[in-house]
Amino acid sequence: RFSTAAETDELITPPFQIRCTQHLINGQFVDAASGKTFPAYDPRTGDVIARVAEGDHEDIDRAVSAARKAFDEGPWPKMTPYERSRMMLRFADLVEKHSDELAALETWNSGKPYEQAANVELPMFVRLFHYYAGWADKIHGLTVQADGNYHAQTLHEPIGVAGQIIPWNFPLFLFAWKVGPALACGNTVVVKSAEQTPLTALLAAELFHEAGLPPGVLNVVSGYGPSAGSALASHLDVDKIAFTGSTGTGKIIYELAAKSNLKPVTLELGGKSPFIVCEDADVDKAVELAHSALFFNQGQCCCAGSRTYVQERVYDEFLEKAKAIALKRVVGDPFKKGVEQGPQIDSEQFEKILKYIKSGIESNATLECGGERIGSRGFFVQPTVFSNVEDNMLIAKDEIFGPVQTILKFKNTNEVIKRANTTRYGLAAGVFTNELDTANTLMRGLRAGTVWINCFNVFDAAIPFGGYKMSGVGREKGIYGLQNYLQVKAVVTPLNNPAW
Ligand code: TXE
Repeated sequence: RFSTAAETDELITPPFQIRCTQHLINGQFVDAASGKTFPAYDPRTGDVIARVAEGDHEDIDRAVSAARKAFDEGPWPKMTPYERSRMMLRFADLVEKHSDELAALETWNSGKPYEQAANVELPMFVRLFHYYAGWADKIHGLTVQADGNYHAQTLHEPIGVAGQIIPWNFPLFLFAWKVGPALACGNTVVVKSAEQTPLTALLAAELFHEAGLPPGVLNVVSGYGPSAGSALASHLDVDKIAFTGSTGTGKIIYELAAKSNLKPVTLELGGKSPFIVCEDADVDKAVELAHSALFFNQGQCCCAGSRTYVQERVYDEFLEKAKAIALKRVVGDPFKKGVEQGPQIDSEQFEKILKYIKSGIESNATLECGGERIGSRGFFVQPTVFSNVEDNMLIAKDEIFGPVQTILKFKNTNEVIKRANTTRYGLAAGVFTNELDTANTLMRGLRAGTVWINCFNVFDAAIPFGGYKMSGVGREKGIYGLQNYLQVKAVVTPLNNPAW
């Protein structure tokens, strides 16, 4: 029997209302040029909670020209870096002040547990802006020792207008990953939020203007991918595009960028990350972390540890404990205290997950628990565990993006490295062992942008994140995240007095 929220009947009811539904262009809330709106839903019920301006190429045009003007004419790129930094810090303070409201809106529109949004994601959002505000006045080039009688130096300049396309699994958090470094470097920005979760980006952008951000520096357009998103990716006046989402859409964006003006592209895409538990590991800790590595955020994480490889000697013990902990997971209304898992984002994702569960059963993996929807309203899925999974099954190859743990058995380190790397993805990996040599061998052998050893899902603002292979292009966060938003200009002058 699954734990349900009925056991934790206390409802968290922070103050919230939906006040921003129009596009935010040039510092003003405006309707879509077409006058169209689209629905935003509550995934607990599938009910419409707001109608939001639906952007298309005309709205993107308006937003890009506002961003262009704000970049070309200033004041943002021409302000002192210290002033930019202070503006970002003022914004972070306002976010802290409004964090209940932002977290509530995030939960209402995305279904993630309120306690997760309020206690984990909002503080990380603020931390990210603090981190990048700290960089704003520390960005500088080099003096270069050149052959011959020349003085050479590099200037690190903002790239211009940045287009940023954000998905629905971490609407605020990924807004911070993209907007933080872009603004710290002096760029102006047009954000296209995900059609499933348009609300918090608008509220955050409103708070940025309350903090004093000049008009046109940060614009937010809501709307669908093939219309608003592709208009942004192919816009000739956009100097850089950053995207987080599916690998399929990432390919489209790469192509649109290449076919328009060859704007540089950063992509953070899908994954099928291995979580490797060696026989010498602390099994209880590994079970707990493997569980959260997969089930966190309803399994809707690009880096979810979605292939749990367990060494044969500890496989049975691990499996029994993994099943027990999945059965205890508290699923229910994400506004209720103690709830660990809310609904999936929408009917499309919900159906996709149920289809993969069916495919797992049909391919003869063992369904240890779960496998069905919960209730008849909203998009709740039982925490599901499959054992006896083989590498060639669809559930071990494709990104399910839901609460479905797949457990596979392995014999030795070299074998598991080879199997873990047999994927088109390479976003992250988890390694559980107390042997330093084993950890080092796995860490070096795994082809992934992040390897967490005896931990998982550690998202520090300073640690870079991104994918190998078809999990992406480039890195976000940390010092690496700044490079996406800077141009390097080499400046050379002759030295007339070579003695000096
Ligand atoms: O993603 P899309 P979807 C994976 C996950 C999920 C699958 C599909 O496996 O099940 O992708 O989800 C915008 N031009 N991830 O369909 O399409 C869209 O409006 C420009 C992994 O939601 O990639 C939204 O803002 N933009 C992931 C954003 O792209 C376009 C997070 C993401 O949507 C576009 C989400 C187009 N032609 C899903 N089409 C991660 N890496 O964390 C769509 N968009």
